[in-house]
Amino acid sequence: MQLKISNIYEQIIQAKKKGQKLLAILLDPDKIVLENLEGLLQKINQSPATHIFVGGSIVQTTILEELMAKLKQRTNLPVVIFPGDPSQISPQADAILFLSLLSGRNPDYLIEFHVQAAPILAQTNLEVISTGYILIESGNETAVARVSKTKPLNRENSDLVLATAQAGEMLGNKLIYLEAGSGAKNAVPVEMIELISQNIKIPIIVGGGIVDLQGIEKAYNAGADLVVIGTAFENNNLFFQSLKTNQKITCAND
Ligand code: 1GP
Repeated sequence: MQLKISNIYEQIIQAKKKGQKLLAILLDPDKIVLENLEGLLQKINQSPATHIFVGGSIVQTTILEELMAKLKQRTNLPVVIFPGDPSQISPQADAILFLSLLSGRNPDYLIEFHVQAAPILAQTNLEVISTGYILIESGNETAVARVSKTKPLNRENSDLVLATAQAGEMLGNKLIYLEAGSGAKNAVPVEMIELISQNIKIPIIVGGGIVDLQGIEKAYNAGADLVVIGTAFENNNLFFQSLKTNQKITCAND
């Protein structure tokens, strides 16, 4: 199934209703070498990914717009900004996850950046998808915690994570993103994904520290609607090809 780009959130809802699982490749613009982009795009197009997420806790590169243009020209996948701050907004993308870092108590990530971003977004056609972003402790300090100066939630305290996700849903967020952090030592516990998915209605994104097919399938089986893969693909562009063909990932474009 090829996702139509016109209403990305509606597509996520439809996929959830049908039990089709989604997969996003996360590209950190700072780690992209434009000269190598052609090969990378081929790998993305051959992968089972249904979405491309673009962003990072801090992005310093000046190639963001060029990267976005290439992604739009050379792939058919929806390009979704996954921003660390308002400087990462690009009008060329299809949508933006409008993230509220609900696990933290830093007002910049709860409202200040949103106030800065709103007038910029109002000038674009980007689909704005409000997303409750919950950082879960994962065994090592991650860039999100360092840059946002917030503490992740204790991975043993599922009740607090659930209350945070429920509050996020009640606040009107359209998605909940359970994040262990890029390059996390330990991914979000499956029991936690199960608990949250059984107690909220909106779709759940899970990412951070998922490095193999087993991790992807475990997250899906626990109730994740969309899994994000960043580091594993960054480290090995053959990541998706290297997954055993007899254990094909079952997701929306299969
Ligand atoms: C990070 O959830 C994403 O924000 C992906 O994490 O880089 O560990 O795959 P990884």
